[in-house]
Amino acid sequence: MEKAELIFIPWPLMGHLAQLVELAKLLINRDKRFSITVLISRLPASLDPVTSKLIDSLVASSTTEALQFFHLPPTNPTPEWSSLSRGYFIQKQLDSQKPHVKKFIQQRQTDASSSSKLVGVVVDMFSTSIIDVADEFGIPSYVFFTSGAAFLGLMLHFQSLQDDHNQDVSEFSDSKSAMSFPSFANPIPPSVLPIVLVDKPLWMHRFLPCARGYRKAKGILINTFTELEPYAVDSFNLSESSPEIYPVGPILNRVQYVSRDVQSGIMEWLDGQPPGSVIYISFGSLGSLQIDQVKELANGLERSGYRFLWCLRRPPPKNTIVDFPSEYENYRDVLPDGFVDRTANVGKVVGWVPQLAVLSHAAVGGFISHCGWNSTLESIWCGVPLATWPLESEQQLNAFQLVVELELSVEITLDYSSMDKNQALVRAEQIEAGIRMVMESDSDLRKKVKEMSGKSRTSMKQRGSSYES
Ligand code: BUP
Repeated sequence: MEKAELIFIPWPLMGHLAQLVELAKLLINRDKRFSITVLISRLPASLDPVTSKLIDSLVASSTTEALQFFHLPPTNPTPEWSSLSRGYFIQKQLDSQKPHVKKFIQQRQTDASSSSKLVGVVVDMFSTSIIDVADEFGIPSYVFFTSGAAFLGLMLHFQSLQDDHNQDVSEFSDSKSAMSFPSFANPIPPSVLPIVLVDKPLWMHRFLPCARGYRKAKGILINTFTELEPYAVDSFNLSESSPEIYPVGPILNRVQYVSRDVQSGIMEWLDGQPPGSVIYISFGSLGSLQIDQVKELANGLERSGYRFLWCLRRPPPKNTIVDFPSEYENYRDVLPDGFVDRTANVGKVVGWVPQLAVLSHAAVGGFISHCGWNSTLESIWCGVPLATWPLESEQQLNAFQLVVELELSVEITLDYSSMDKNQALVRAEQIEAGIRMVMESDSDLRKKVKEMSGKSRTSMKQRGSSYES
């Protein structure tokens, strides 16, 4: 049997890499003819220890011939890289590794002893610069889009305005009123338009080139399911100029890389809590709050009286360019005086957690979240309603979608990312109100989320919408 080989090119961050590897596993399990090699462009562990551990764990746990990992040779950043922010840094690194990707493809194509034929390249939504390399060899590329269909629609719409109509899309940020876009049923207020679309340099140099890549690809696999975003999915089907799209999700991060001790400490604590009683709080792999905001959140939690599991992480030092949050040595240093002791019987403050296991635990009844797309999908999968608190990139758009379009979440804030963090705080009263709303035990919201959870699971089963895609 001749094998059909695919090359996968992830974006080397937590919210992208694990999901792309899960997609690879799904494909090789579905059709024995597939073999997949994941080419890894890795950031130094000193910059991003969490993703580094994830990669080690992925490589160690892969025992099948059909799924292989290949580490692209590390690059030596030149001094000019030291002024680059996270996204630009990774982009530079990946671009500098293009010759190695080319060599890898060349070797695969000329290896007469191989029983497999290279049939395609699958690139992450940000690794689209590799499409040009695949094109040189006449190999088709597919994109794996790790956010929602509605955001993809917006990116493609903005790309078309820019390239086909020569419109400066950064003007949208000056708009005073809400605006309509094809992939959203409701008009979008300017404050929730993602900065990645309306900040001119960011759009022109990083996100517009990605969107152009989507047009070059043979198809786009989206980590969503049709039942979650019917309006957005239809908007592609209705447009003649739309690329081929395949909603294939939810594809979740299932790799375990938290130490056994940490895992059991958290899970045993959850085992001791009544069903649906705990609010889980996390701002994602890249998110963190400044100290004043941490105190306000602590006060909101105490005022609500609810049990909580709080994933609290330290912001990167100011003026760090390639910025990742880290673990606190002592939470008491940042929490209000006496908070840890007063809440000892009802709450637990932790660092990195096994999130999917936490959200799957019966004790967890709600989730204060930054609305990263992965966390969004994981909470829907587990039937846990969200209270929205977006921080960056497209998160405020996801929050808007969850609250207004889908009515699957309550709002703590929708546009924190556009607030001035030095002056504006989300106040304890607002946080308390959000917690109360999301934790209400037999609300319509809870029923709706449970229903969507069922649909998400059905979509991945045989004859389900994502299974078929
Ligand atoms: Br924090 C945290 N444990 O403690 P995002 C995250 N995760 O397992 P987004 C943990 O990291 P981007 C923790 O389950 C998810 O699969 C979480 O989470 C896991 O993704 C993954 O940050 C990434 O919610 O990614 O925001 O979609 O920030 O890259 O856009």
